[in-house]
Amino acid sequence: HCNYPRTANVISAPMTYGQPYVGTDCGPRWLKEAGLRSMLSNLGWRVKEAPALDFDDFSVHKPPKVNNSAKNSHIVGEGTLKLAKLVEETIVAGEFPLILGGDHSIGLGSLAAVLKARPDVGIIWVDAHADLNTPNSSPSGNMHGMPIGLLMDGVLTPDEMPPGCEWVNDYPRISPDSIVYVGLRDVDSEERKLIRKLNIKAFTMTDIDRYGIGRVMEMSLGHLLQDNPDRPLHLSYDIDAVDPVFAPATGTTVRGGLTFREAHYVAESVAASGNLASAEIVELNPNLSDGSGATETVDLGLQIVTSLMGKSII
Ligand code: Z70
Ligand code: MN
Ligand code: MN
Ligand code: MN
Repeated sequence: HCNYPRTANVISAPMTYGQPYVGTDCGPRWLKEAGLRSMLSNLGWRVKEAPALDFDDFSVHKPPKVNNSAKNSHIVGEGTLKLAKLVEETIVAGEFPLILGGDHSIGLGSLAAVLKARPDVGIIWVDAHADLNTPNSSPSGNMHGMPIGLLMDGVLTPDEMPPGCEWVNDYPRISPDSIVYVGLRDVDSEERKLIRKLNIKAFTMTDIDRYGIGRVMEMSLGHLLQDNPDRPLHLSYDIDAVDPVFAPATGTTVRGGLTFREAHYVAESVAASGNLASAEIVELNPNLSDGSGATETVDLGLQIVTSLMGKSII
């Protein structure tokens, strides 16, 4: 059964301003060159491709005065608003938004859009990191560590929204019980406090060790779908959730991540739920590894997308 649309709109979001490295903008191009379109066609999707978003084409280019607490917030804010509008249009058109990052600050735009277009959406955040920082709590000022922090209900007051991101105040918040983390292993102290205080469902690598990935995904999907089995789901997949042995080409590698099969299983189990309604894959940076590491990472990224778009082994 499939209760999701069968036209995929591939949205390229080559954002780099949420973190310090160039090369994150190459993710969408590499995934496409690795065969994304034919893979999707082979799985039975009709494929549309939106022109890549241009995050350097700004009507107003306002560099922040002294802003190390949310670096490049005008550019991230203006860029993610463009993404949010495109994702909303895609959903309204009845299409499946498949978003290719870009760094994870694009989550600000994609999440805002899915929350607006589908108020009952459940979110699965697959990541080594919680991305729950705020400008005040962030140890780095990098906005790829903040998309959930800026959108989580009860965390930020409207006047604390970083300059350029004020548009986010007109979008719905994430309710803490509407998101599940999978794969966490590098969480900052303020993020840890928030996860506990807000009682956010979080499956760390320790939980995966303890229960196995099968049980963890069962519990994750169970948590989101318990009250509404038809609830639409958004999957945000940061490639750094995967162990750097298999995905070395990303900005922030953290050892002890998902194995090759666990990385697939996460996507396969979400696809098998039949509830997946939008997805993004982020933080591939082919520059940050040697040639074979880059190819391996991009190939794995494409295989993960293949699984989540519905490939089953038999
Ligand atoms: C850290 C911060 C982060 C990705 C690193 C790291 C966040 N918590 N996210 N790499 N993808 O700076 O906020
Ligand atoms: Mn992330
Ligand atoms: Mn991460
Ligand atoms: Mn860290």
